[in-house]
Amino acid sequence: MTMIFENLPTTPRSEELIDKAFSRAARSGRAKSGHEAQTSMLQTASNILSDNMENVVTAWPDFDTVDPFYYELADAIVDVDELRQHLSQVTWASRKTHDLGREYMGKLPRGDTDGAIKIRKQGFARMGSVLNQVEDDLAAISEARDALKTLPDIRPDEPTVVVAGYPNVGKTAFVNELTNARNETAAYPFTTKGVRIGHVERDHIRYQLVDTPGLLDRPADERNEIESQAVSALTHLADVVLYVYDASETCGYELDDQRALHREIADRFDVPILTVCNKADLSTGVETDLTMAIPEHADGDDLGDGVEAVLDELVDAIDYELELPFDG
Ligand SMILES: Nc1nc2c(ncn2[C@@H]2O[C@H](COP(=O)(O)OP(=O)(O)OP(=O)(O)O)[C@@H](O)[C@H]2O)c(=O)[nH]1
Ligand SMILES: [Mg+2]
Repeated sequence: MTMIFENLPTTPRSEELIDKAFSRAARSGRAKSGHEAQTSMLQTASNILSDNMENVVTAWPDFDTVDPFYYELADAIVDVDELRQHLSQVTWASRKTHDLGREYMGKLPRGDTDGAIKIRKQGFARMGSVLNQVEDDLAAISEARDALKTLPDIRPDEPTVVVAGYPNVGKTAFVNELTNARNETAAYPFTTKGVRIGHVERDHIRYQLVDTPGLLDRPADERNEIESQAVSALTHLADVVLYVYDASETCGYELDDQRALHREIADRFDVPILTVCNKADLSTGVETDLTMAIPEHADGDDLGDGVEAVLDELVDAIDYELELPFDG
């Protein structure tokens, strides 16, 4: 499964569609004459308009069956109810241009070329006015498409660790260490910092590590609405949360504050939370499930349980939670 909004095609503007439809229609009429030429023009124009608008709509996933993670993300950015209304307007316009084509073809007089041209022009004018009516809808769909395409390629169907904690505690260092530096950083519309997604494989199962800078490190009442929704989306996604402490407080946050954020995340997420004290080379003075130090900072024996051991615990917690087959 790929990110569901990844392959949305560009959405044409009303004017582009009209230009395309009428110029193709002119071309198709050129080789013919009289009644036949005008019929061909009406048919070509209405088919192009109707088909292109239908394609705009069918490119979108059915929001009733979209994974809740993506639904919430999409809704935070574009307001899904409004988007659906725009899409249904375009569906209407697609049918209407189709019907207008048939209606005006039926009205074309025989043996009266000037009369036929006049009727065909009336048909074109009606189609043009339908396209004007959905100009704003097409523009809004186009904007939504551009915004949603920037969503990170997070896969709701993969077992997922959400890495949380105050800034500078070493969340990114942990994700990088495990996923070698080829991590995919994607623009994330909710923070200025971007989200980092790493993948690790254990026993042929791919696990997803989501680093969440600037999203989970502030109290809920300081988040704006969009960020809150993004956090809520993350709660759908996480199978386990890794909460990272920095007992050395070199991150710049006191342990009491770190504990308070831990409690808040525990309240918010309905999944197991594993705690780790990072920077074990500097201090381990906090009660956590595990301790670790990122190898580049640790000389010799100060590694605590180590990064790999933390991953093992996370994988066990997820496997237990999701009832994945244990090895051995
Ligand atoms: N001494 C020591 N320093 C560490 C360790 N892990 C990370 N650091 C350092 O701590 C600083 C912050 O690490 P990051 O991984 O960027 O922290 P972060 O939690 O991702 O921070 P934000 O992205 O701002 O939320 C960096 O300078 C790291 O080199 C560790 O185990 N020991
Ligand atoms: Mg970071």
